[in-house]
Amino acid sequence: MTLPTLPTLATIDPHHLTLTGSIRSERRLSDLEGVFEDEAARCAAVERDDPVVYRVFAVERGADESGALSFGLGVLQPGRVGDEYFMTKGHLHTRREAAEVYVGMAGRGIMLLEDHRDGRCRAVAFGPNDVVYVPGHTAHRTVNVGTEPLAYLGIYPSDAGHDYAAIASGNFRQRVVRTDDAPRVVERAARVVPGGAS
Ligand code: S6P
Ligand code: ZN
Repeated sequence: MTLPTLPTLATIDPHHLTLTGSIRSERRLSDLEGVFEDEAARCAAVERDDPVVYRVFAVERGADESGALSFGLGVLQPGRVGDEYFMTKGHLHTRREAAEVYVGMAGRGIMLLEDHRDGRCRAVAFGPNDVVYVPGHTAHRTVNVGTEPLAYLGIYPSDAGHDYAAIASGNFRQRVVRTDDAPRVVERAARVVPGGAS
């Protein structure tokens, strides 16, 4: 039997927004092509200083460890591209039925949830001490609608897997824009396919 190599206890530093024992990854604006509606504004910001949009501090067990859970602290910076707030790339789980629980730690966010089977969309506002249940078969994306970093812990089955390709080809139907200083959830305009149906 293989002994677990990961510690039983991990601790979130609420001031620095880090997680002990985790592996850090980050996405800059240059990693987020096709995510924001205003591609010209994204490219201009990439040219300027290509900011880090979010970091994930992950503690992941092997996908082959039956029944295991993994978790990650997501830290999404405040900011905008055009009228859209900074957001994560968004994904479906490769094992579609895998659900996830998010626990808000800091900041103000909106989670966009979209069931890939029937297209049903929900936008859930969340913040510190809120728990969001992301059911299986549901694409999820986090949006920072505040002025401070948005931090949350996501807990998911270790064999869930992350599928970004499905989102990259169609994007989420809803997006969150700033109107009159407040976040508003709007439907994405229908895409016009050259020479084809919209
Ligand atoms: C993992 C969980 C989060 C995201 C994080 C970054 O299942 O949902 O830790 O990885 O919010 O988002 P994304 O879409 O780049 O993985
Ligand atoms: Zn997930």
